[in-house]
Amino acid sequence: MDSECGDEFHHFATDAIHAGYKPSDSQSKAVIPSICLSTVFKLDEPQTGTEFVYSRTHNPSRKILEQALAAIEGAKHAFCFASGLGAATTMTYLLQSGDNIVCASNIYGGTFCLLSEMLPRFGVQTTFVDFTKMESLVAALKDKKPKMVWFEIVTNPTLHIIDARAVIKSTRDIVPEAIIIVDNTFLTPYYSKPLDLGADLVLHSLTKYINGHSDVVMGSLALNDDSMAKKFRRFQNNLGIIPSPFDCYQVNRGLKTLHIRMKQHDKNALVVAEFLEKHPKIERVLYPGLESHPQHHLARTLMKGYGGVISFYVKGDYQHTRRFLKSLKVITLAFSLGSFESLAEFPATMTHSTMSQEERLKIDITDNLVRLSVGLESAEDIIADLDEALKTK
Ligand code: P1T
Repeated sequence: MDSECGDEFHHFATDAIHAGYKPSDSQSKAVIPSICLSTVFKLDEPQTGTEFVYSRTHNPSRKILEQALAAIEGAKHAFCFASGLGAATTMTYLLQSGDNIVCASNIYGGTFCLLSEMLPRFGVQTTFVDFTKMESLVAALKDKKPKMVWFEIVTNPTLHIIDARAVIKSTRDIVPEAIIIVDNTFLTPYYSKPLDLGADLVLHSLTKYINGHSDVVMGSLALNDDSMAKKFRRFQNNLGIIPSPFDCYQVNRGLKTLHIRMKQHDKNALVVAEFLEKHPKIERVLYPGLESHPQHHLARTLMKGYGGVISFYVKGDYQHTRRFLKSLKVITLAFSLGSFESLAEFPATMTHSTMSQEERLKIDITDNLVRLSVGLESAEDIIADLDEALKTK
């Protein structure tokens, strides 16, 4: 591969562990990279042009992480930002007033809010379409001629599967110049590499699986296009939505075990999903790894694994669901997902509360929908906790 830094070792685990840093390149030969806290770097001449001049522009700790991320994504370039939404915001600076975005209606609530509330004031409009209905997507592409097409392969929170190959093909046929963005937060590059499917940009909330320890908020973009990459390096400098060197160190440390964690998340999630599916107090379980998931076969052809997030509908109303959530003991009621500890959240009043009730109901976010990020505890204990809490509802 003609790559600046991606795919160094051709095996995910080796890239995750070694890409981005070689002990022999450090003056001390430290096996673990040190954190570079300096905000400024000595210049030989009174001008810019060297790699490191000022830490907002670039920083050695950020460079190590960005190279590791590019390698595990199989990308030529990766860039880090202060949050997943910070990465998304930065991406929108590729647009101009009058441009259109076509985005999947089934999407993380914060992305929905950014596109529907924040961007229109700059003259950028977003049309939200059900990407599982190809005829609706094709009609929107023809009508809006979007500059960007934006979706998650596994959607947050109802775990629909978007047929990335079909979406990318239709977009290339109808609007070849459109920038195709895949938010790959739920799957991580361990289970899916959207650039290989033909996407232009991969977005991650590194806050989730890639860091994996609920102690950093950060986002990234990965891409192959050199001229777009130059723009993102300038955007990091000129918009200033950058992460701290300490946070970069933490995420780099987290991603060393991503492959091991993802396998275990996937394993635990399947056992928990099978338990919930048989439970008399559960109406319906959504997990792409279950045979009962309407798009299970599509998921099998698109992804190498299903991830650790399960959504389910509790039998009953809001009060039943609230009592259930408040009774959990091993599982914590909290936002976010993708960490070693199990987290449960209530999309209607938490992650997707900025949507109107009408918008939520259109994508099946009802008052009995629970999203569970299955952690790395013993699956037996997670199941026992769910079973006990379901008794109290
Ligand atoms: O939280 P932040 O790092 O800014 O990432 C935003 C984001 C982007 N994309 C997806 C698919 C996400 O799930 C998120 C953040 N999601 C949550 C906080 C959540 O609980 O779903």
